[in-house]
Amino acid sequence: MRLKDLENFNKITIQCHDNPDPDALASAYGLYRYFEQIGKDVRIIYSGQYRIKKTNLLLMISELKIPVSYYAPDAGKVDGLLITSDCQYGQGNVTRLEADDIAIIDHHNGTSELALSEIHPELGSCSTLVWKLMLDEGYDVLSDRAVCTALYYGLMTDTGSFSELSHPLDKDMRDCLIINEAQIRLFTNSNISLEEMRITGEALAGYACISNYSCGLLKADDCDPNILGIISDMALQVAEFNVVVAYGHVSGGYKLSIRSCTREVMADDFVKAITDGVGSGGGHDFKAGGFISEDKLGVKYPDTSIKEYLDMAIRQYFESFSIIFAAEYEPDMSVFAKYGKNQLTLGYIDPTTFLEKNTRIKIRTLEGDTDLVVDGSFYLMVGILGEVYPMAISKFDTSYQKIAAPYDRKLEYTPRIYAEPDGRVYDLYEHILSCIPTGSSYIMAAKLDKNVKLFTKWYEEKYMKGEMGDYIACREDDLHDFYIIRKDIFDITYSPA
Ligand SMILES: [Mn+2]
Repeated sequence: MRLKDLENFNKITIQCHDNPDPDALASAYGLYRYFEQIGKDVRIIYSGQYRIKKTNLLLMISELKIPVSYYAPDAGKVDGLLITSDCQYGQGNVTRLEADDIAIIDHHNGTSELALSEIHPELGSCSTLVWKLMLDEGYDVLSDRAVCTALYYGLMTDTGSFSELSHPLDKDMRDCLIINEAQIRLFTNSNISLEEMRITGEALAGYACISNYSCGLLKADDCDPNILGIISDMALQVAEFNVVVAYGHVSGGYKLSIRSCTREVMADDFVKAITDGVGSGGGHDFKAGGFISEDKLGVKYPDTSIKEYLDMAIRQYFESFSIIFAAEYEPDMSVFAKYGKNQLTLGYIDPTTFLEKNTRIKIRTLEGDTDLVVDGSFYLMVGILGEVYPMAISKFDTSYQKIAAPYDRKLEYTPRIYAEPDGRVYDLYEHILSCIPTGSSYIMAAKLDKNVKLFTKWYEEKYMKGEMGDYIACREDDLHDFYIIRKDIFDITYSPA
């Protein structure tokens, strides 16, 4: 669905979830401004039992002039189109109001039968989604300072001050909005209420420790998700904890905030594993966030409390992998077989064709951000699934051949380069050229029969994750240069030699 599809309606009501948070208000406000500027009769409401009383929200509303009003649950039918923003019509966290037509714009898990719905759980905030929808219609978001500031604050509070960001679009929005920093400072410093201070204290005092794994588990009373981030940040500073999970009940399930300070556990990985099948999660190496659905938990693990479930899932996670240090690894090579690369067209980019030498760049892809300095020594390879990685030109020259065919693979997210110092953004798609493997280099590979975390000989700070069925491989001419190749990529890319 596009915003254009909603332009047939003249009366539009945007509804935040009950007990609105900054993301609900910000996303509603973005939509409000969009529809207001094209002459619609538009308003923002919220319903439920309680009126807004948190200081940061009241400041946000008054400083940014967000025209939100309270709508009593029994106030009757809504005329025209009702859009639920940062929530889904019919779900438990939003009062169900009768309306002529209904649309949903949200980033929580769930699916809707409604034709007018746009739901993106991969995004860190609904603000990001609204920002993207406005850009798609050509709306000049950057000229609207109050909306920029609102959207930024919405994303910030939904992602533990940006620490639990994982999608590149969230990072794009954070990096490009022009905001009023004084206002953000003002909201941030009115963030915790006395009640939330009490919740934080009780969560810390009631800690549990998952023995053998230095993992702290902290349960908070119902609270704003960003309080969980404060709790997990504090608990990670305890010497006995290397990994921390803070969790609390929200509408429909439990929010999790994850912290790790050990290289053997990447928070992003960890949260994906412990929410697998019952929710979702994502983030970075050291910080991540997640959600566990009450319904899914009840179906898969009936009669199991959230605490029992987490205790079990965390132990399972720690017992599910072994660790390999490639530099010292001496595997039984008889289980390895020789493979050559298929003649698939890949992409490559020579960054020196559009960037000065010594430019510092950040490459943004679905897999994350990578910092590099353009020095003429490497190309950027674009793999078959759109993954981007640097490759030394010397290695490229021995393994690949440039071809004239245009690059035409469709990519889910077009990788971008952010160049310093001027912050210019380059969409990489137009710079991608084509190449094919020369077929003269071979690898030795074996299928993994268990999950591993592999520290390569090049980079011992961070592991490559391999799951059962993926491949562990090394170059034929260097039996210590081990790395992991994902099963789906391996199957398309390699054939037995
Ligand atoms: Mn949200």
